[in-house]
Amino acid sequence: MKCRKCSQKAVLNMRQHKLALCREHYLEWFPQQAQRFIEKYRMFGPQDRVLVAVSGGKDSLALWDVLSRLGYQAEGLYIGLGIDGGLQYSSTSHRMAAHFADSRGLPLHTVDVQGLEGATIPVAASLTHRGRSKPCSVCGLSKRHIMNKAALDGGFDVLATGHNLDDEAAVLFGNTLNWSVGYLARQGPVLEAGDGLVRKVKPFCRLYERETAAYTLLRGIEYIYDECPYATGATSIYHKELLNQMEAERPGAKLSFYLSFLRAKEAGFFAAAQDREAILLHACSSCGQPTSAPGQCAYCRTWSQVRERVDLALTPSQ
Ligand code: Q46
Ligand code: ZN
Ligand code: ZN
Repeated sequence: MKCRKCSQKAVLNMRQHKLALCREHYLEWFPQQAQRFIEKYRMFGPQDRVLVAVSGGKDSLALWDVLSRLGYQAEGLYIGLGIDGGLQYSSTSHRMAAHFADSRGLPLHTVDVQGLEGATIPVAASLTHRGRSKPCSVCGLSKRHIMNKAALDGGFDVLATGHNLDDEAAVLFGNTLNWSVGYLARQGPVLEAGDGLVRKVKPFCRLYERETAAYTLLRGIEYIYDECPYATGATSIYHKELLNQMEAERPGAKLSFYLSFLRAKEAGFFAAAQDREAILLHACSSCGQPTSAPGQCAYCRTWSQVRERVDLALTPSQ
């Protein structure tokens, strides 16, 4: 297979785009695509300060690399979840994020959940009804809260995450199977800012996981290969496998699924749900971040419960 642009040997054949490229042209093409989507969905401009949520994995580091190469003011945010055990997932992913930042002289902000709230994510999950079997619910709500707060406190204009097309299509598939209209109304390349909420963007939302993986590899970016140990058996992975089967038979199926959804959204399919969501939101009585729950937000409620239980466990019995 030859490169479409120079006839050298191609390193990647993208059947969905009917495009094969050599190393040099692929490393040119990939950031151009990201730039195209940043402009198309009006994500941010060169004057904006962008906070990139980095997990130490390939997508978020590739995103940080691309934004820096494109000349954006991009700083990183790493959240230490305290998920260690045999794989040393958190320590390894932190090392990867820190190494990336140091080697390029880029600023990395780090928030350690245990330092902030007094317990790691697995411990917090084991102490609440939210995480008896898996800590993902506590983890997800904590990451969302911390990312939003870090972006607002740091005066950033936008928070960028490395979600790729495979992630977005899998979430869309799950939400469609359940007709979760509220989630569908919020899904998209950009989630606009609101009272107490920073603007969120996904510059890789139209790039396949295979494409970000190839970019990371060709750029020589070191990243953590292992998934979080709690990701095993997740429904989203099952949905990704189903979509991969469709993609194998019909190249471009994932992209067309996602783009058709965006067109439907633009045509107003979810407008009523979007309005309903906005009406339900009010400021949390403790932290001020928007929530639809009465009184405190889920983050504040969960962590105050965790703190109480940690204190109880530390109090010597009479
Ligand atoms: S939610 Fe669950 Fe992830 Fe948190 S505990 Fe691991 S798998 S990291 S995206
Ligand atoms: Zn070429
Ligand atoms: Zn709160």
